[in-house]
Amino acid sequence: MTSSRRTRWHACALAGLLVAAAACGPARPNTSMAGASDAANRVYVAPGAKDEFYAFMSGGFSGQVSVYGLPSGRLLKVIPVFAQNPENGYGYNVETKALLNSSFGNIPWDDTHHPSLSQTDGAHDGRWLFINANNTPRFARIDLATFETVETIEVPNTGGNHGAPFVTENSEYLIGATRFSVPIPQADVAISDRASKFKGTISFVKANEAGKMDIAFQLLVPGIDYDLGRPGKGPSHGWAFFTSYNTEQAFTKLEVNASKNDYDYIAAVNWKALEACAAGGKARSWPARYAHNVMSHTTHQATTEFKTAVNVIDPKDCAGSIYYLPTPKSPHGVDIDPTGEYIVGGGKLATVIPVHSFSKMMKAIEEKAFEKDVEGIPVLAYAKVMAGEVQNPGLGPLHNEFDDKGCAYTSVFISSEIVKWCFSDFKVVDRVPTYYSIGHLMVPGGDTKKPYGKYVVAMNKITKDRYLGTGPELTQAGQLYDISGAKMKLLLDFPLIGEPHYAQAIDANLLKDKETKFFTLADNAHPWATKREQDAGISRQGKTVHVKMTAIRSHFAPDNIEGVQVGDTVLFHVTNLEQDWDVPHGFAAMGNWSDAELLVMPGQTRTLTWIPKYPGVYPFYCTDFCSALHQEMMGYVRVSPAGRAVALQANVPRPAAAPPAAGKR
Ligand SMILES: [Cu+2]
Repeated sequence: MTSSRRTRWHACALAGLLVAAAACGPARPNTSMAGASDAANRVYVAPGAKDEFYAFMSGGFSGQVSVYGLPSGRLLKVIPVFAQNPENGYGYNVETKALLNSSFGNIPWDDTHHPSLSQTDGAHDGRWLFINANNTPRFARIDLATFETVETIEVPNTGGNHGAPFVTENSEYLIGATRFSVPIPQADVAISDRASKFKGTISFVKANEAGKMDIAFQLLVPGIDYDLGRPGKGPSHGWAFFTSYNTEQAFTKLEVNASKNDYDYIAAVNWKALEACAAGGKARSWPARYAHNVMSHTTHQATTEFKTAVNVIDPKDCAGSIYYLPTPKSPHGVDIDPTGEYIVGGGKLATVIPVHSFSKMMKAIEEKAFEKDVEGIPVLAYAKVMAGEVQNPGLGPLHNEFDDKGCAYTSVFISSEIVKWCFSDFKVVDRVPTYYSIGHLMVPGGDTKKPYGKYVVAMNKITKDRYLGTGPELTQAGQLYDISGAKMKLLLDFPLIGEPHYAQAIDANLLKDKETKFFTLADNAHPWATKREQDAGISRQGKTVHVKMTAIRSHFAPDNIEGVQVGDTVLFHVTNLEQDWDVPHGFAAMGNWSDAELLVMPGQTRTLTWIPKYPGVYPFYCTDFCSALHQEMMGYVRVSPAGRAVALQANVPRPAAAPPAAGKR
């Protein structure tokens, strides 16, 4: 560390630990400081060549997931998850809308934070990506064959779903904890009664079968706030670990009032014990209302089932299911190393990185080395579970990921850097600045038993002076570092769709040959699918007009529609007849105030709801450039005043009459 850098640290510390700003990063970007001399070569992916990794970045308050290639940093796709997406009609069209259903109604937005790839035996298996909705607690499953959201489930008895979802070693469960304690079950109580009336939960959601997410059980926990978590692996498989903060149980001005205690806790939860307790009848069924939404790849429609009860386990009824490990000081992240032995806290306000030992924890439990208890939950003695403390980690250590050589990479927010240290002696061996104020970081496979150990990506909160200005809001950004050698080397800055909160990356070899290239038309079981042009048509049910429409290069059938009246609702059910990769068709109709466009994949059916306001003749057209005659792919719908006698008709092409059989002339 240079002396000027050290001086700046002290200035930041004096300015207040809690106030982080770009001013606390390096004064000016210095690309030579950490950059590799061959950086351009290392990240250059030649035209036509492919990236090594798919990186799935959370969209934060965009509600989505974005997919980037690494090492190039090229944006490949945005996957809509918890927010409507006009680009492809997700959450607007009839078929996908149900994926946003909840007990509060249809919610058009949420905040996605922690992508989590499915695992088998502690390593990525390329089946699914999961992500949380932070605001109205939900989990989503994204199918990695289609890169589409296929399932969502609401998590009841939870207030803020930040500490989620994290996948257990064989994708048995997604685990999640309540960030904000709340009355459980919800009730009208005074906020000042927080300490006595609020509780938390830790949820275990079955994840290992597509379409069958379900809340297996929830553990009722004391009403402090819980943050990030990780399941154990290897020897610690069967356990889950969550940080906690606000053991003060403050309910106003938390920035001061929740930062008083020297120690908060990492909660160690034995989910195998909880499974046994649930099987032994120790769970109680509590009334709860939550939605489970599933997309079918045959009907191409999402459906909702509302559930009415959830299994809740009180730790008093399940001895040995939870312990607290004292951890300094408002820890943010907790991460488990690839061996499963080390439980690494993110001290946030601490002067060290605390590392607990799983084997010592088990011994302390056996010896009942308890300091005290919190509402009956034993608090283990800090000295008995501590494996080591990493000294001089920088200001504000948050999160850790791991390489394949026994070392950890810690993101440090206030001093804006990545710190590398190793388990052999818990000593810092390298540090590089990030521009600026890193939150999460990600090593491909860095939370698994088998990290790739080649790159680390910093997800930064502030990009002042790194990019061309774009008004009051600047781009969000990532930085890619080479970690293959002893020293980290900065390779690339790349802008990201905000907020890139956390990311996970998977080896492209696990996905590239399993893509769904199109949906088989013959398998399309959508009730309004049209598989041949001559089966297209129009029908009226009261004030609702159904148009069965096909799209194929380069026309719609029908393309002239009459007999619609003001006061009608028109449902355009558009089936894309193409059976070829990368030939979607779009559909949009003028004056469409209640819906977005449709983007219909080959073999798929999607429905746009169109409610005409005024008489006239309105064009519709294909929005996705599909062929040389894409401009010609359009049609008209005539709208008449209510009550005018215009026959309902659509110009559906009929097949040419078959030639008469011989002998019948
Ligand atoms: Cu088209």
